Amino acid sequence: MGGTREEEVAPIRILSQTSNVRRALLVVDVQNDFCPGGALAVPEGDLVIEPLNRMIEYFDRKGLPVFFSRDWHPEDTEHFKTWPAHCVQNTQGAEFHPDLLKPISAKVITKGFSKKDDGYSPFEGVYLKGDDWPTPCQLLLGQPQGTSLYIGGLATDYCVKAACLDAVKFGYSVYLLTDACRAVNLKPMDEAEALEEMRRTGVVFTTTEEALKAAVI
Ligand code: VGL
Repeated sequence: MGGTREEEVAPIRILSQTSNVRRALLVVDVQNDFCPGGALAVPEGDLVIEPLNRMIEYFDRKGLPVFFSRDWHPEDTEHFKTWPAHCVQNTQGAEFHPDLLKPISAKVITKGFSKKDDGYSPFEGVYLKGDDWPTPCQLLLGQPQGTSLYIGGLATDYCVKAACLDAVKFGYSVYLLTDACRAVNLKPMDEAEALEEMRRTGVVFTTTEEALKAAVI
């Protein structure tokens, strides 16, 4: 009897595996220093948290991979010639915002941690696990072909843009969560120009609401 059940179930399993697009979520730099009150505050930076939490909760519940990137700079990095000091290693400003959901399964990608490293793109980052040799984040993120990578966070015109452009370059299908990112806008057109560059490169714009609605089907 058991054998018969196996035979009946097997084709369904194969079908769902082949038709399933892999999905992953990348939350970029939702750290205290990029939120209001922080050293390099992005206007309305904290407003990305609520929509991102909905995505994080969904991905975690479904057992889908969630990645958090973080800026993690040494005090004397050359990056601070361009920007005010921010996200210094082991400081409160470098912590993820306290309201951000942090599932245990989420993997943290650390970037910008050497003196010469700007670390805009999470794809230049590494996965630090105990004393293990750091894993390049590309390996951590897995096979790009056939994977839809949803991206949101801070800031649209720097790290989010760098993440999206690199993700397209590596072959992911990239979905920018437009309601879940905010720009620094040093110049007023920076956000619009960043969005245009992403769109031209092949990034698809969506919202958390759209993404979650589509995901249910
Ligand atoms: C960022 C400016 C400087 C970012 C990082 O996370 O977008 N922006 N460093």
